Amino acid sequence: MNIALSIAGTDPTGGAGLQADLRTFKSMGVYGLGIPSVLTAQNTEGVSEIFDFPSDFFALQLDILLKDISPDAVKTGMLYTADIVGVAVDKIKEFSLKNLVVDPVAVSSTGVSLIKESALEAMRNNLFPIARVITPNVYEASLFTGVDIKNQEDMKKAAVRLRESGPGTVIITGGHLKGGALDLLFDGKDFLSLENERLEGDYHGTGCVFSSAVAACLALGYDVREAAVKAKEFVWKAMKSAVSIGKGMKILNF
Ligand code: PXL
Repeated sequence: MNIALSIAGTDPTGGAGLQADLRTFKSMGVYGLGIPSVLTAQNTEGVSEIFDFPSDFFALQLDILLKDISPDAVKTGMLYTADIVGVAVDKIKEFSLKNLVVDPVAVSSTGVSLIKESALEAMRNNLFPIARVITPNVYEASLFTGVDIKNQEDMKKAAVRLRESGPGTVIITGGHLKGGALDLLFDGKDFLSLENERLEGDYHGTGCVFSSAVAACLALGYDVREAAVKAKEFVWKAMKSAVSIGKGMKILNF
């Protein structure tokens, strides 16, 4: 059985975060392991509170699990503090985890900050270099590079800068840009543009589901380009059939 691990913040709605990651793994035919990095109180209208429990316990969860099981791929989502990033980096190295997909979660769909300022540097300097793929959205790509992204040329500039921080491949998801829903992949050699028809509306968890789908594909043995294409298709279909289960944003349906 192919196994993927998500290390991410919780989202009780199941639309984003750890719960959405596990649904994605299951839906793609991959067995899901899950470690919460931080807890949130939220509903479809937004994030109310974030609770970061002691990082010792976060480390313990990783130790106990990884002494027993070796995942074929790992995805990180919301890590929130520099401490949490540090533990994740140490354990990923200690257990030689492969096929690491880093979704550098910085802000919720409703605009709440999901990362502390001090964690940004830890993520860029220590986590990006050990990632096979990083999947920032346009906002996160701007935050990490300082490039003000308005079009595809800006995306390319940001992708080159992000790649300099060490990941194998950068995929900037451009769903939040005007125009078509364009994602840009850069592997250090070539750019690949992935475009789909834009779907209007507010969707919760697109970034989480995309990065988990990439990780699931890597766990299944696809290469990064194939994984990106399959993941984009998966998210687009799930957005197309998204549902309102609460008073706020739609969640992806898959
Ligand atoms: O969609 C980004 C995201 C990631 N992780 C958690 C979240 C959210 C958005 O709300 O709650 C835990």
